[in-house]
This record gives sequence, C-alpha cells and structure tokens, in this order.
Amino acid sequence: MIDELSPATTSPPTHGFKIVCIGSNEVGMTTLMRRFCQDRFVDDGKPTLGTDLYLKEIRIGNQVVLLILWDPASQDSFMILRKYYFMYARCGLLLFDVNDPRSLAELEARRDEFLAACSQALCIMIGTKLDRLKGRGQVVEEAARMASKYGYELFLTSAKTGEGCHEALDAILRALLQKEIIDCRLSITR
Ligand SMILES: Nc1nc2c(ncn2[C@@H]2O[C@H](COP(=O)(O)OP(=O)(O)O)[C@@H](O)[C@H]2O)c(=O)[nH]1
Ligand SMILES: [Mg+2]
Repeated sequence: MIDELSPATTSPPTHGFKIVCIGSNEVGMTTLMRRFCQDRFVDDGKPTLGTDLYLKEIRIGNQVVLLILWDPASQDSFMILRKYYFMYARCGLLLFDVNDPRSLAELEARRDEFLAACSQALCIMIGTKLDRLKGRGQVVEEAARMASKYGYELFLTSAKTGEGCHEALDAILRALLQKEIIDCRLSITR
C-alpha cells in the first residue's frame, strides 16, 4: 500500500508510464482523469476529440513517478486512430458506467481492441458514476464476474464525489511498479 500520493516537487521523474482509458462514449473518462489529476469535478459538456493528455506526478519515497494518462475519443469515427493512441501503453483502464449495462456489454470488445495494440499491458477495471447508483447494482455484479474471469482488479468510483478515486489511483500505481519490478527481474534472468 502506498501511504501517500503526494504531488511531486521539481525533481525529474524516475519512472514514466503511459496509461490509456478504454470505454464507451460518455462513460466518464474525461471527468475521471480530471478528478485524478486536478482533484475536482468539471462538467463542461464538451466531447473529447482526438485525444487529451493528463499528467500526474507522484512522489513515493525518493522516487518520482509520472503517469501519462491518455483520454482518447471513444466514438466509432476515431477507431482507426485509437490503435495508434493505444500503442506502447503500459496499462489500460477499462471503464464502465455502473448504471449503464450497455457500457459494460461493450467493454470486452473494447478490451480486445486495446490488447490487439499492446498485448503486454496490464488492465484494471473501473466503474464510474457511483454517486448515481440506486438499487442492487446488477451492472456491478456482472462487472465483478468479468474481473474475476480475467483476473483484473475492479474499483468503483465517482468523479463527482471523489469516492474510490484515491484507491483506484493507488492500485494503478502499485500494479505498474510491481509489474516493472517483475519485468526487470525477468530480463536479468533471461
Ligand atoms: N453524476 C456523475 N456524473 C458524471 C460522473 N462522471 C462523469 N459524469 C457525467 O457524465 C457525462 C460524460 O462524462 P465525460 O467525462 O465527458 O465522458 P467521456 O465521453 O467518457 O469522456 C458528463 O455529463 C459528466 O458530467 C460522475 O462520477 N458522477
Ligand atoms: Mg471524453
């Protein structure tokens, strides 16, 4: 567990990771990236065109980790470009809206599209708009089944209230650093 996700100072990053958001249109990618990087809820009603980039620097002990968060447009018209946005990503955030079964149903195909471009990337599932969830949460139950099928971690978040966002960011960072250590060990023993 990383105790403190504090903003880095002026030291240059010791690690950098490209992370890409994956999900249906309107799932809440842009809003979640703004919550992760600016710690606020912004609803400017503007769709993402092409791709946006968000940067998050985090200090852990004497290391400075730079997360480069790619927020690509999810409309079908951007499908050809998306594979270039996905290339060399270290992690995919598989986003679904906890109130919208369609966003979860579409996620497997989106995941396949992502992994076709970068098969070694790790994936983490993130449910969005938790503040709007009412009732039993059937979408969440279904998402838990998908997460267990693929062995992915699953987090539920609200960019509006901030609930679950720190935990998700913490897990992304932890998983990336762990994978970096394992990849490094493998290349030494090869
Ligand atoms: N209530 C609520 N609305 C949200 C949340 N996240 C996003 N939204 C709204 O969902 C809509 C789509 O969000 P946006 O981030 O643009 O989706 P994108 O197309 O995936 O980038 C906007 O009206 C947001 O204000 C959330 O956590 N809670
Ligand atoms: Mg967007």
